[in-house]
Amino acid sequence: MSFQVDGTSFLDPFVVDVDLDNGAMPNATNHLVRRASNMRGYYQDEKALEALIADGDPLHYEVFEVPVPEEYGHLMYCISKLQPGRVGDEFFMTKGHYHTVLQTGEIYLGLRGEGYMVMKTPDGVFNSQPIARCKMVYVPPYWAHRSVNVSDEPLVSFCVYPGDAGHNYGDIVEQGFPKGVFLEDGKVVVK
Ligand code: S6P
Ligand code: ZN
Repeated sequence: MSFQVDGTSFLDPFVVDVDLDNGAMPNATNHLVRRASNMRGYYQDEKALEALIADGDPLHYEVFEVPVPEEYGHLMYCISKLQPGRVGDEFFMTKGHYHTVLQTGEIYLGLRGEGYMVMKTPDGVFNSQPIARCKMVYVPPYWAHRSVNVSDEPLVSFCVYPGDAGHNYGDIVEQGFPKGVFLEDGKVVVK
């Protein structure tokens, strides 16, 4: 059967395997891989990032998806796996984005590792919430979001968000976030 009502496609139900321990979807058809070299311009210490790139360009994070139509009514979901590490004193993080449809939110359920979801509004209000196993972060509409790993194991989370949300990376490339997450005197500091 194939039809749409108001632009929302009919789909048959399906099931997806999720590897909670390793942080993967074994049958993912979208597997996004970001290495250190994909993160130029995001960290405060550019020299430290270049040193990391020269030293094997390590894996930074992966996103696994079995995509659904990017349409109103559908729910996109993913497993995100962010490696542990630092660029200088700044903990590994994802690029971060607004949703193109700004008035769409997102849920992140922590599965493994510990870190923060750092968030900002278009007018520069900042917020950060801890993410860890048994914690679910609600990212409301309008908030740009980026995850940061402060643990020594991968930060694995499950996310779900409206299918038509889209991703706006450009505004974060231009604006950055008001605060980052750093190791300072042996402590994790959001500053
Ligand atoms: C999508 C959702 C995640 C991120 C993923 C990678 O709305 O927030 O799938 O895309 O965690 O982060 P980023 O910042 O590179 O998109
Ligand atoms: Zn998002």
